[in-house]
Amino acid sequence: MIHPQYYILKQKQQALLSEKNQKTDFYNGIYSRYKNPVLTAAHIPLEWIYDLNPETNPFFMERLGINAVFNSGSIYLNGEYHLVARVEGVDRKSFFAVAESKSGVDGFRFMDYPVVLPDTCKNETNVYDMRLTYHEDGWIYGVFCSESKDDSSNDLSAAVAQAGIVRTKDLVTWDRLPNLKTLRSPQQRNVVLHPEFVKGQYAFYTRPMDDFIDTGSGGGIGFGLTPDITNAIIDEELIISKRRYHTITEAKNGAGAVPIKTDKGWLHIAHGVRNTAAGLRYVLYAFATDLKEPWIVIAEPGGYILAPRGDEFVGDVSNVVFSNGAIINGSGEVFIYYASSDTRLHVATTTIQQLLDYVFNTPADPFRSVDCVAERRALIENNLHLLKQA
Ligand code: M1P
Repeated sequence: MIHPQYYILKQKQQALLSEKNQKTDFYNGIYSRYKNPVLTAAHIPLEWIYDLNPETNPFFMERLGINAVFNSGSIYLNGEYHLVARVEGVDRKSFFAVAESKSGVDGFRFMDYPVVLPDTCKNETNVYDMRLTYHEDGWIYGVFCSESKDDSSNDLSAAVAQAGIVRTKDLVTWDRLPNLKTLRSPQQRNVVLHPEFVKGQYAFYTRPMDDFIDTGSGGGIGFGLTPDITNAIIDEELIISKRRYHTITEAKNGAGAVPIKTDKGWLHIAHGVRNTAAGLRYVLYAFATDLKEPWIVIAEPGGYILAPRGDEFVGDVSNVVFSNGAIINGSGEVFIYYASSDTRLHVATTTIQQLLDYVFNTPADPFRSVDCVAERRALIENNLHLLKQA
């Protein structure tokens, strides 16, 4: 016998899962935003939360509650949009779960079970933020943050972040490889595997850090090569997208989605963090790197491409947008999956052409107010001239 409350909640959840998503009236010419998040805690199957047996759960209480569903890796596979979401229990531990949709903007449903990662790191306490790379070697790799307690410190919250690596062919069975070793950086988070070999080696975007939260001397998004993914060791990390004073990346930055290959270069969507009186503010920014030498930035617009708006401002960690996945479908449409305030997952849709226009034709950051005013005055002057002629 199944508790009757299950059927009531199930019906409510079916209505949520079947709801069609709609574009909002937000406009910036770069991408569209959507009314509903694509994944939330309310999308988690009830069987993952409740004991359905009325004898052992007479009040139909949550037994294993879910706190949030957010930062998702993404991949287009067999004609469907797949997300590997960060699911966080009420106990603060995260795990990965795969959700699939035919449209990419609504109808995401989780597979029956969450992902089982081989338990090869006995000190690992938490895992999160998987980036999915369809590599030219034929494997789908998942690179994620593997977090362990820092036993060398007296501070109870001190932790060590490393890049864990798994690979799969079907998003169901996952092999675990040894964690990435970066010889010159004690900690790593936001590590992304490049989809192609570079100089015959596996190429990673890294984020060198001295500490778990503060990047310290880590100057930005790094790039490093390793010949062997089954024992990935990176010696030199070249900083390719630097943190800069009084910009959106002043406090830290990190690679986000796996770079998108275009005729004009690799498109990157990353996050930048600055400090404010109200705490850290996370926004997304974009840049392009050279096709053959993906460690060379060839265009980087000033400022952010996407920042929190409306309800997105509030959550477990407010004033945050974060992306670790984007999908390009067969029609050149781009689906940028981004989480808001470490609580829920949204999508923004655009096209390769729009992103290229944005990245190559948006002015770079002039770094000084006086130059920003000059830049804006030139735009206004041109426009007033055009308007007079119209
Ligand atoms: O809380 C905001 C984000 O913080 C971390 O990102 P970063 O390492 O750049 O500070 C990550 O833990 C991420 O999961 C989280 O969304």
